[in-house]
Amino acid sequence: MVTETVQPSRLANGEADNSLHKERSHIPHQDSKRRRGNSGSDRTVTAHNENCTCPDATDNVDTNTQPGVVFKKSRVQREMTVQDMYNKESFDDEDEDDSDWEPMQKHVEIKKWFCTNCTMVNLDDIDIVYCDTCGEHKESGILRLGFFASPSSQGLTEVELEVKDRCKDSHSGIPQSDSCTVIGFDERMLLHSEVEMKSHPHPERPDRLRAIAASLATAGIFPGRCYPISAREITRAELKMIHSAEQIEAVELTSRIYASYFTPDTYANEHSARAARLAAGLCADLASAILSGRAKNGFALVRPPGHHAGVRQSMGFCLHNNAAVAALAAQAAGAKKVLIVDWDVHHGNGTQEIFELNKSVLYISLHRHEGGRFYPGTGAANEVGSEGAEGYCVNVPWSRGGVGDNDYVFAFQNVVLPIASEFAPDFTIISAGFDAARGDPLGCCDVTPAGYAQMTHMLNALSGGKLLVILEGGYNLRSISSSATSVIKVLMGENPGCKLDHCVPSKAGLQTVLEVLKIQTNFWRSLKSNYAKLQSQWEVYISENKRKQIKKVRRAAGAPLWWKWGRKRLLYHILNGHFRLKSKGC
Ligand code: X5A
Ligand code: ZN
Repeated sequence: MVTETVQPSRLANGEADNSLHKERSHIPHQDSKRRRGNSGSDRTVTAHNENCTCPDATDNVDTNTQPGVVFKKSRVQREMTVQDMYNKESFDDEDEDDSDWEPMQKHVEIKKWFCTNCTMVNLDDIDIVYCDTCGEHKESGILRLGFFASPSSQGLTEVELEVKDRCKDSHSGIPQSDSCTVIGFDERMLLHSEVEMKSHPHPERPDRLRAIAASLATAGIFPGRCYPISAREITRAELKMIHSAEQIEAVELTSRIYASYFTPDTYANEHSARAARLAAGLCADLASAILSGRAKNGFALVRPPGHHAGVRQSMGFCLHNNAAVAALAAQAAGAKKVLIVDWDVHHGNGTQEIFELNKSVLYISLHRHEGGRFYPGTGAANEVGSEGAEGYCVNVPWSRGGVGDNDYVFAFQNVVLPIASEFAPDFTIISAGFDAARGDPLGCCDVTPAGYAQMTHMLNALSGGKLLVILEGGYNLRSISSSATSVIKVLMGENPGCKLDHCVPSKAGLQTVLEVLKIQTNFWRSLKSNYAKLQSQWEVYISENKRKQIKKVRRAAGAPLWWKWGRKRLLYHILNGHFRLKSKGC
């Protein structure tokens, strides 16, 4: 365990994501100058050196329980217990006048720990064994057992052991068919990590892949029911089809530098360039394996992610654009038209830029946008592609966080599937970030594993099931593990649990979908009828709502509880056609 002055830490709201590097610029050291013999007011319980930047002070720190938790500390500090220091302090202070003691200015250094599951900071108190943010146990078993590990204990309970055995027994380890779901993974991608931890762990961390891999192993899916594919580094020639020579060289160069940054939040170490080439290589080979029929479909369990990496720049935790590489590999293997659906909570500005002028690759992204205030700020509904490729870029920009299964499935039913079916792709790629998942510290949305399963199922109907799912973002280990597992189960042919048939979007979600339809009807004829229908339903909803609002205003102040339910039910009725529309006599 290490000591550190506690700073209020977040990452749990909408703005958090944009402020990541501001946050990270906080120096993890308090001003440690002691004002001895002056006021005597500065009582620290740790013995600070004037200069606390000993460069090798990070070695020999116990990181067993929290990998990567390393702070610069003086050796003196490390060898003393808090009790020792306190005793020393009171001894030193013996001849001092304590009359002007100001307890509020005490620089108390408190031990803390970072949650394995969500990276949030917690006080190191014997009574605090659960993460204050996500409830995960301090000694989480998620890296060993995946999301099957109980969040509230360190080991496996009997029930969990039973689940594990049942999963393993139900299929005997070796994949049945030679054309099955293939997983792309290589442990060398775990070596890409931030060298020096800033105020708290970087969300894009090796444990993301560890947790998903552990979940798949515990469920007997991989190894077990899915094949691996051998990893290969992408070639320079393949990268040249996507990125500028300068971009490729900039990534290459990092392998000779101990620690480097493309942007304040996009780190590299000596292993990053190879990890990025392996990620891209795995995606390319999965794409051609699926296209040639050697694999039924695939899941690229890769990092670093790729969709923010554009022609000329690495950014947003991304080095090379994996989905773009895969799209070109699919075309090289014979696919004429490739669809990329990007459900990462962030807009894939890199992928959009790469294919902006390209009619053979249709890019559809659903993301938080908030008028450009959400990272990376691009992806408004009116960004549709250019120079003859108008309509081959489709953006569904949510106006707020909190969107969930119903909003996504509603957008799939009314925008994604109609356009995708009209496009009729030969190959489909999902840029599958799981940062719109419930519990994600950056995304703050509400998509559940069932929602991801449903979306995968819907896309599976396109391009004869030739589907490649590529991991992008997603930062809550439990959320990304359960989401990825349910996506892979659908790839393996399982039915996606509950049907979200007539789903009712949030008001904001419906508004976004209407905005997108208004723009994209100019390019996709299959949207026309649906747009007209939704628009009239929306008008009925609005006018009904206005009438009720007037009634509501007349009523006494506090609206009763049933009011909220009533409104939701009205929208439900309208969207399911239970409502008599004025225009048609249905
Ligand atoms: C891949 C991904 C997020 C970047 C956020 C930067 N990137 N603040 O999710
Ligand atoms: Zn993301």
